Amino acid sequence: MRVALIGCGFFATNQLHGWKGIEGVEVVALCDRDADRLKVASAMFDSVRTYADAEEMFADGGFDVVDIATTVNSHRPLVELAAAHNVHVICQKPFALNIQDARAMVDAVSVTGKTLMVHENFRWQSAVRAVIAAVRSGVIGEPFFGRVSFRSGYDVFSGQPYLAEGERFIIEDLGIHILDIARALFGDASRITATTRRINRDINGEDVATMMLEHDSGVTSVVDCSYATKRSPETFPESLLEIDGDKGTIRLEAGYKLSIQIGDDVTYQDVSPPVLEWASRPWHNIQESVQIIQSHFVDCIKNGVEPETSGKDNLQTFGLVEAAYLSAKERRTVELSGL
Ligand code: NAD
Ligand code: 89V
Repeated sequence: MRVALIGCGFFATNQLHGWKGIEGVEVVALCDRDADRLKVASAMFDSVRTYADAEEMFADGGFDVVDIATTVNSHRPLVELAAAHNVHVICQKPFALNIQDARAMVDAVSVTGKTLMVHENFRWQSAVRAVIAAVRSGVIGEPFFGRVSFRSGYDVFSGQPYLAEGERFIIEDLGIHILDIARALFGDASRITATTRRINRDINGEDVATMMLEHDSGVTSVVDCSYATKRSPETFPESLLEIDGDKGTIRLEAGYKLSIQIGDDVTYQDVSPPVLEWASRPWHNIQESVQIIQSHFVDCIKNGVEPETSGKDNLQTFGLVEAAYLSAKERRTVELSGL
C-alpha cells in the first residue's frame, strides 16, 4: 500500500513513524507548503517524492492512500481533491470546520467507493481499549453511568501554537477525542448539555468544558475536559474513566491503573502503554494509538470493511462537538437530530 502524506507538521512525525512500522506499507510522497518541514520529514526516508503543492502531488499520482495531516481549514478541499483522484483517505481530526462540510466530505468519498477514515485515535489507546473490552464483556452488567475525564495543566500551546488562536479550543481539539471515547463505550448520544469557560486569558477559545450526554443505550455520561487544572503528578495525556453497571464498576485511574469492582471484590491491572522505540513520554500512549489506528485502517482496506472511525461514523462525534458549542452558547440542551 503506497501512502502519500500532506502536512509534515508537529503531529505528522508520529504518523510517519506509524506508517514505517506497518508491514506492506510504503510512504512514497510527502507534501508541505513549508520547505523546512518538508525537508525534516523527508529525511526519515531513503527515497520519497516531495511536493509544495498537493494538486501537483495528486497529478503525479502513484499512491493508493492519502494521509491528510494538515490543520482543519484545509481538510475539506484536500479530501475533495483526494476523492477526485480516487484514493483511500485518512484525515486528521477535527474532521471539518462545520457539520455541513463534514457531510459533504463523506459524500464526496462515498461516491468513489474508497475508504474514508478519520484519524480519531484516542479510542485506540491501549488502556482505553482495555476498558472498552471490559465493558463489552458484560463483567459489570448493564452500564447506566459513565464519566470520561481529561483534566490537565500541560502546556499544549508551545508545540501547537495555533491552539491558542482559534475562537474554539478545547471541545474542538481535545473534547472531540473524549466525546468519541464516550461513544465507543456507550454508543451514540442524541442529547447533550454543555457549559464552557475560558480560564487562561492568553488564549482565545474555551479551555474548560463540562458536558452531559444522554446515550440511546440509556447511559448518562459526563464528559469533562480542562487545560486549566493543576495536578500533581500531571496526568497529560491520560483520559480517566469511570463506568457504573448494574453488577459493578470499572475505573481507569491516573497512572494507567484499571480496577474492576464486583460487589466487595476489587481486581487491579496495570494497563500502561508501551513506549515505542520512536516514542517519548508523556506522549507515548497517543503515539502507540497512532500506530494502532493506522494498522486498523490498512486492515479495513485489505478486508473491505468499514473502519470503526469512518468518516460516516465520525459525523456522530463531530455532531456532538457542534451540539456542545450550541448548548453552551444558548444555555440549553441540544438534540443532535436538530443540527
Ligand atoms: P501543524 O501546524 O504543526 O502542521 C500542519 C502542517 O500542514 C504545516 O507544516 C503546514 O505547512 C501544512 N499545511 C497546511 N495546509 C497545507 C496544504 N494545503 N498543503 C500542504 N501543506 C499544508 O499542525 P499539527 O499540530 O501537526 O496538527 C495537524 C492536525 O493534526 C490537526 O488537525 C490537529 O488537530 C491534529 N492533531 C491530532 C492529534 C491526535 O492525537 N490525533 C494530536 C495533535 C494534532
Ligand atoms: O490530541 C490532540 O488532538 C492534541 C492534544 C492532545 C494536544 O490536544 O491536539
